[in-house]
Amino acid sequence: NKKANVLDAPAMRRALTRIAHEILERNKGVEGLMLVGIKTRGVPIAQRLRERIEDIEGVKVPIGELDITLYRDDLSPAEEDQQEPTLNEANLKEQVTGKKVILVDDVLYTGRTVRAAMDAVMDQGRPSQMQLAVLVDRGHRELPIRADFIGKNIPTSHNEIVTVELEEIDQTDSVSIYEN
Ligand code: 3GP
Ligand code: 5GP
Ligand code: MG
Repeated sequence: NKKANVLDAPAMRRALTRIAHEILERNKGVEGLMLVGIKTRGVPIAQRLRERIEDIEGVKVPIGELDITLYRDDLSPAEEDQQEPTLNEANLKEQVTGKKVILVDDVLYTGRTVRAAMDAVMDQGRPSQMQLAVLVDRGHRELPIRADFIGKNIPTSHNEIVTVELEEIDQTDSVSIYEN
């Protein structure tokens, strides 16, 4: 059941516009940038950042996507704790070597998905840097990972769920908190 609306469509639009400016400021422009969205909802977020960056700088930065899914070894117990996110599919047409790769996801939680995404990118080559942009940081990291660009920090408890809806997938733009 729903507890609170955190972002509506205009607030989400402003947050992503701000992140686009922060990415350009931090990297002194678009030179060498590449956006990589983590499926599912990291992908349209990366596409929106790319459009914002094009609006600001007039340049289309290369974009790619990774499908990271929870993988359970069938020999191990079916506990969620035993599951580790792993690469399911990579669609990185552009060479990553020498690029400043910006990983993009909707929600950052334990950090395990991002860790798997970093591995997947490094398997393809040697980026000069990796950075992380997320729409929501809900806390509870289990690894030494932090985001460089954050739409909204949402302190949550473990039994809360942050629901991210995007126009491209869900026909609406919103972020809200649910209690399990
Ligand atoms: P996404 O693929 O669009 O990112 O993790 C699979 C999907 O389940 C995610 O969609 C995410 O939005 C949704 N989800 C909602 N709550 C949780 C949660 O607490 N953990 C994980 N791993 N996914 C969640
Ligand atoms: P992590 O690997 O950091 O624990 O979780 C990150 C991934 O799990 C993200 O891709 C995100 O989609 C999903 N996730 C984790 N917690 C939540 C949550 O509360 N809400 C949503 N929407 N996704 C979550
Ligand atoms: Mg996600």
